[in-house]
Amino acid sequence: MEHLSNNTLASLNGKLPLPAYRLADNKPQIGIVHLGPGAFFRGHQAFYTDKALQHGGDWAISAVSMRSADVSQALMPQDGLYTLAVLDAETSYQIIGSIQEVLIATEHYAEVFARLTAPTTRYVTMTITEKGYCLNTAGELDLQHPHIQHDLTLNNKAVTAIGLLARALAVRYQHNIAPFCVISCDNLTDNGHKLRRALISFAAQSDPALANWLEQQLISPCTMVDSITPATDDALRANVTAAIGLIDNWPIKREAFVQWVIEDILPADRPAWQQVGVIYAADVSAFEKAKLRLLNAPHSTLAYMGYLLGHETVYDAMQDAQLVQHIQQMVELELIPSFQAPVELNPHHYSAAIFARFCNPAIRHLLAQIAWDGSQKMPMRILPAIQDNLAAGRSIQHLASCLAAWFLFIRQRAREGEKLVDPLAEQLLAVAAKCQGEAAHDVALFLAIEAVFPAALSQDAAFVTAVISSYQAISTLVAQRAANKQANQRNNTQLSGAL
Ligand code: CS2
Repeated sequence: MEHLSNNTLASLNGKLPLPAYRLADNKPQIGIVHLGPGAFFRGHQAFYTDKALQHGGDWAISAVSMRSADVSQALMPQDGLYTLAVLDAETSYQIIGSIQEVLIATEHYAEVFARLTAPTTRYVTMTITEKGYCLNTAGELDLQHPHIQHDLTLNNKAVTAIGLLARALAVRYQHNIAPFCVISCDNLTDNGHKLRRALISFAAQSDPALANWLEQQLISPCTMVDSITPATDDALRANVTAAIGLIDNWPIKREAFVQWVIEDILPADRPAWQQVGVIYAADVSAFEKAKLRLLNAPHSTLAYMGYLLGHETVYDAMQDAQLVQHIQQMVELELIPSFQAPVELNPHHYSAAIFARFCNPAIRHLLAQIAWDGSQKMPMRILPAIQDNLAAGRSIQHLASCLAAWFLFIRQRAREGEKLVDPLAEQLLAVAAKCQGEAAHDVALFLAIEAVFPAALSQDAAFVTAVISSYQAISTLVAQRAANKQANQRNNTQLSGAL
């Protein structure tokens, strides 16, 4: 069977939606560089840009992996083409053609740098996950971060997104080329402003004039991005091959819901994103808080508590009535009261729609995947709501349960000998190794991790007490569920023996 590629694309005509611009003679040129071509990017920004390209413009994407070769090896033989499967009541398939090439920064450094310094590159978007920004707990660039230290010495290839972009901007500045517009598409509070400050801070270490130029010229909008995009699996590959009659090395699947809100400060010269559903807003922060607090916070709570209770996917966890009641109370009592929703958004309806999305039986979203990078996600999706509620004298008990469950999750992964996916994994596992199962002792060890918990929080008595009581309550619940499961298994064995 043939592979999906430029050569076989036309054979799909009439079978499913195709990127017609990839069949035309005058194909769009590259105008966007994207850092971090993971599944979310390919289901979200690349999808929107694919639709925008139907309206014309030189907005093809050069995707860049900072280190991993996997996506490049999968998509380059396919000329960047791949299948997007939208899993709803019915599954629909479409071919996405916005990615023109996939480069690897470590192997193709000169090509990547040429793309970043070309005047035709007007946008750099990124999904590099929270850890990719190398920020400290104050949300500023961590100048002591070993990789930032590496990139500040100029006689080498930059290994961070911040270092790479700052160096490319320096070349553009020296050659009087306007800076590209940078767009963070990560679940970071205040993402665009933090990205901009990080780039200016990096530049200021070596060239104050460059930093000043960026201060004047660099556009970096805040954004809110949303679509549930589980990792690709072999079942998807088989379904796609059956649906399109070609082999696709790396198709992507996601739910039908997709949303992109961008701060309305982009240059007029932009892809036709608005024509295909992207929302421009004067202030993104309320949308960002609504999404981080009403989707991502319950997501992380389901991930850690659901995993401890023996569930595998979000859908499975949403069948657990006690767990669902817990996150519903978390949302109603502690999250919705913690922020001012956008005027056009009813937080109760928004949350109900999110819970319905979590119950999509077609989406197999692994709790263990959502559990990745807890040290980076808790400060974005749990701690700010806790800090707001403490300041306002509101409850934090349910929010504290997410942290306690995260601690217990780390201990369980250590006991299982399972990999802990987290940039602070070594430090977290070292703490887990010192835990004794006594709540006050164990919680104190985890809260002492300054890279995650600011002192103002870890020394707040109400906060510490709430996490300790949650740690105890979850430990008891997990033990009870395990005992009930064993009792049921014994009863079933006796029953089957009696029959
Ligand atoms: C999830 C997010 O993995 C996670 O942390 O909570 O990737 C979530 O699926 C997206 O933010 C949904 O838009």
